[in-house]
Amino acid sequence: MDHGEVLSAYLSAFIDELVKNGVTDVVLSPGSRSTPLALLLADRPEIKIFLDIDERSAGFMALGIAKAKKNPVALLCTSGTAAANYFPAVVEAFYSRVPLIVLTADRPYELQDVGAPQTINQAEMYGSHVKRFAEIEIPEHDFGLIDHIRMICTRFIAAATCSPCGPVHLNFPLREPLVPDMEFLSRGSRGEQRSVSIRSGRVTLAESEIDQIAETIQRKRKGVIICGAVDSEGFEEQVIVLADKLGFPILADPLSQLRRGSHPSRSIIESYDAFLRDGQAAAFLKADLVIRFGAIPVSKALKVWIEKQEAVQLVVDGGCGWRDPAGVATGMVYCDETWFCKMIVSSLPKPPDQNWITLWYRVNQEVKDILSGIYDEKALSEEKLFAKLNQLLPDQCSLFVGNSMPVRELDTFLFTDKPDVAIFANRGASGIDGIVSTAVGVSLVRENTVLVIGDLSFFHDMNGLLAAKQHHANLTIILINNDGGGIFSFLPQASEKRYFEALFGTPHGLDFSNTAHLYDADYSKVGNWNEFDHALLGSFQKKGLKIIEVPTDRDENVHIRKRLFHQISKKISAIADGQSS
Ligand SMILES: Cc1ncc(C[n+]2csc(CCOP(=O)(O)OP(=O)(O)O)c2C)c(N)n1
Repeated sequence: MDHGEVLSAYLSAFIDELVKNGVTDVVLSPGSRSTPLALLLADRPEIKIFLDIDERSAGFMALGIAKAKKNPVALLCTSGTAAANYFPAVVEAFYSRVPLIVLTADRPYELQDVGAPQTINQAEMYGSHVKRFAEIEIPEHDFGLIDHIRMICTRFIAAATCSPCGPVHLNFPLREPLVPDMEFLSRGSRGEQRSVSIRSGRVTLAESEIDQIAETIQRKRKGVIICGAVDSEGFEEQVIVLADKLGFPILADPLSQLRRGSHPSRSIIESYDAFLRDGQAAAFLKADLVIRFGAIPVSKALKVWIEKQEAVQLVVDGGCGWRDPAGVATGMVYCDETWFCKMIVSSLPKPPDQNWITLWYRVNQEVKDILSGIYDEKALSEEKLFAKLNQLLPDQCSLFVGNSMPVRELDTFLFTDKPDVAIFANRGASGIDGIVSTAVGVSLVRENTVLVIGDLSFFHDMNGLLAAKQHHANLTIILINNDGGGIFSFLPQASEKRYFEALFGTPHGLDFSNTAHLYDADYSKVGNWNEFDHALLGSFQKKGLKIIEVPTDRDENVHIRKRLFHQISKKISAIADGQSS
């Protein structure tokens, strides 16, 4: 047996296991050292290859596909800095619990640290941001370890997909010749075929423990349920059943997916970010129990409110993490979130006291009415743009929002409604990098994907547009151009007028029509709301990449939000007076 045959058999066995374990998508970047894996992957009809020249973009595109498909996606690149360019996406996948199978090619050990080109230390290069790392040793002369490589592949996919999901890294030091022996493989002489199947299930608790928790919950009258993004099938329906049974409000982060679709419940509260920042509201809505599910919500006002509650605070997490940045949890409950809701519901005889939920509902409705006043504004603004998305997004579409202000505007203005809109964002590490590429990944899986993104975040990941073009992504990008980082105008450094623009505002003056032209995107820059409506609705009728640029003003955004929050404060005062009289 020659080296080419052995290498081909080993790598092909590895790919067999990828396929057996349901990996159907691989994002691949060009390079030489990864040649055998690239050719063998391309030769599998079960696997769809997405090419992305830029590894940084490739990592994020894989993340987007994995998020949208809820399935692990593999990445493959060559050695050296190519592998280092995956780092931001690996970090995001780790913190947002998305399964990525990162395959990096490498030079063999005799070429390490001796000045060989494109050779860096790739061992454990993503550190603690992957769930597992392995160096894949490939024997040169026999098939003795072929079962082992199958087992490693299965084991790594299991690690990536067992809760909490996350990325894993397999590094393949490969010796030349790098072109696999396809003819040898076609003869079917591939060594042993043993493989291991994996089954995993939901984490549950003993009945006695559920009874104890149910008892604690039952003693409380003023409970609040808080939901971020939760990765547990059927959770949305079950948490609503729980809330209705308890008479507790659900403060639903946009990424909880609870605000959209057929969840007709008045327990869902969306405007908490706008009213919990008000001291009076925070006081009369003081809770004696907080049950938290999922990732940390976007809202800073909610974070501050959580910190101030002298309440029993339970964090339910099927991924057994420690999601408590404020350090106020009184109990971590490690079990599947959907199962938890079902079990608690079945152990609770208590009929709900409607006063508490009615108060939350009333405040929420009144605040929503004030926020809806934004529809009357004539000028283009980020706030009205998000309010209008409530009206314009079609059923079954996907909305990806950039970090910085877009995700915050969404939090303020995404109201509960029937049309089902799946909401996506990169909130694991909340970087402004890779957002275009992640949205491209989502758009390759889901129809009618809309990305709303700030100009700096857009600039940061313009390379992602090539992947959109090459893979014929149907993606509408709403590019909010306030010529710089709008978020900084809301932070204390905004008062440092002397340095503010140079260090934080960072205007760039780019003309993005040139970018659109470079990537053959359909482009329009809107001057009023009629043009915006027309461009957005029209974009759903067109195939390909569409960029709608909306010019806005950073200072004006600050004024609008201040004005709205002032009106909300006045309304809260009136409600508070009614409460105390
Ligand atoms: C990779 C990365 N670099 C820097 C930051 C810090 N940062 C947060 S928001 C922001 C400005 C983003 O501007 P833009 O995308 O235009 O959105 P806007 O603030 O105008 O809503 C920056 C630089 C970050 N979160 N991630």
